[in-house]
Amino acid sequence: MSHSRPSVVIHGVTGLPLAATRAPSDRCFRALCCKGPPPPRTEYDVVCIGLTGAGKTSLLSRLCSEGSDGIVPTTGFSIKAVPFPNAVLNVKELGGADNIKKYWSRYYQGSQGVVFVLDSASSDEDLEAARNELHSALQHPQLCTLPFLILANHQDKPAARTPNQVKKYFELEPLARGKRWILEGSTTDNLEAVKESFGQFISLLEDKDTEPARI
Ligand SMILES: Nc1nc2c(ncn2[C@@H]2O[C@H](COP(=O)(O)OP(=O)(O)OP(=O)(O)O)[C@@H](O)[C@H]2O)c(=O)[nH]1
Ligand SMILES: [Mg+2]
Repeated sequence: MSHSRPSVVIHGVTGLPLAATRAPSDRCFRALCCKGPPPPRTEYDVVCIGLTGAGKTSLLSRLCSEGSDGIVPTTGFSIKAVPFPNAVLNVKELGGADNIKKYWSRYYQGSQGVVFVLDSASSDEDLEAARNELHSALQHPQLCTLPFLILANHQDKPAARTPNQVKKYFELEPLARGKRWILEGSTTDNLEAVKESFGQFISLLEDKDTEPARI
């Protein structure tokens, strides 16, 4: 008479090396035991630009669940890994002060996408400066084929131009025709809407089939 061994062995609790417990596949293992590693998320390198005070650090900090106390103008640049359900954006924020923005283009190399933040409630003069910077970025050889997320921030302020007004004022339609770009309103008060805009941006980053258009 043959004796069969007990058939129930809870892999992962028995102390077996993890690799030995991954049969037949990681997915099955995770489903059974919930102890497998989470599926890897694609990482994208993104550059974030915009005039000083536009709200770049504030928005990125909120997305990283960091407090907004003590945010000061960015001197040089700062890098944050911003997590989303299906991707991680390694965002390099470049400070927007006059003495820093002249060096922006030195930090464009290797970027896979661009986030441009503007203050929708700023003076006409500052809005024009923001428009000029965005136009330069849209035409820069290292950025001109990349997806753009343009955030018309500070929407909570009464003086804010609507995203449509910004779009018209910035004359984006002719300049960005054929490109992959999104313009959305934003405010640090509405994190869900900001996440949604980044979700759309990630879809553009994932869309490798789209032939990038040059202007
Ligand atoms: N009301 C309002 N204030 C905002 C918003 N976003 C940012 N701010 C404020 O604007 C100020 C500047 O924000 P920052 O995040 O430092 O701006 P930045 O674009 O990183 O500026 P630099 O690092 O100098 O380029 C801070 O006092 C923020 O609290 C917004 O949507 N609404
Ligand atoms: Mg900053």
